Amino acid sequence: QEYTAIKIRLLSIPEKLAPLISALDSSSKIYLIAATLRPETMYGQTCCFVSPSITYGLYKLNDSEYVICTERAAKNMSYQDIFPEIGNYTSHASIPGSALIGAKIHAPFSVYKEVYVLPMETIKEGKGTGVVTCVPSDSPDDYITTLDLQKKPEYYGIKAEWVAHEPAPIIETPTYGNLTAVTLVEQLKIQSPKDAVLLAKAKELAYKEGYYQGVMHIGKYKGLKVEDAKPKVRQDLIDAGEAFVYNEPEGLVMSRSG
Ligand code: ZZB
Repeated sequence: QEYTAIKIRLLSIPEKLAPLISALDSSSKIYLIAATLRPETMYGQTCCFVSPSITYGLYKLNDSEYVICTERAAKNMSYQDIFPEIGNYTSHASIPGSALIGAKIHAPFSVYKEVYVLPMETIKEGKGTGVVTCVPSDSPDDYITTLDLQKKPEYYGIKAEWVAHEPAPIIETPTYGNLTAVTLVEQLKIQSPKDAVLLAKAKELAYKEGYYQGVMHIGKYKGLKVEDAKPKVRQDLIDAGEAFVYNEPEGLVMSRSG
């Protein structure tokens, strides 16, 4: 699986995080790395999700930058010429997802200039980087998780203002309008982030409609088909230094045995 790894910079350091990273030079930039298959939707990021039950690592990207992701993803990155030294994925800190919640962050290309790190309990540790950037306009999982967080902020230990951004229209589609995920969650009557079967169905429908029928509604490629805009937005993110290519090797192993 070839992902686009989005560099989401921490603009504030939550209280619980500070002591864990005290060894770093204070001028270092720290990024959460979110793996996405939909770089063309980055305009619609409203927050970034981490799992409260995953422990992340902190890895050196270069002399001034560090990244946060799962150890598994860091190991893969270390063999993809992303880190300074091949095969070296020494972690500089052990960071429980819960210590990241509430950090103010910069989500590249988003229409929202200030967004926050929030919890998502359904993140899988063995996929991507364990960090998921939230695009509620086009990802049903992100939309239903956002609704859930908005319903019970106290339960999740978050401030309501961290989860206040509305889904922004990014892609126009003939079947679901310009808020594909919102329409699908309503049509399929999805009630909770735990409705896994319905969410998988919604995700598949959203992927297909977005990719084959979608037209960009915003940004430099407004009016272009998603199919054509996707690689261009991706390249723009990479050229801006806000993303890099990250490959997940598991698929290779499976296709070799199959
Ligand atoms: C932004 C985005 C915008 C995403 C969208 C999807 C959509 P897949 O298809 O199953 O391979 N993701 C990445 N890592 C994880 C994880 N560890 N646990 C749970 N979810 C994860 O899934 C790839 C997508 O799932 C990624 O692309 C990421 O969310 C999320 F409009 O990034 B995506 C219809 C989907 N739309």
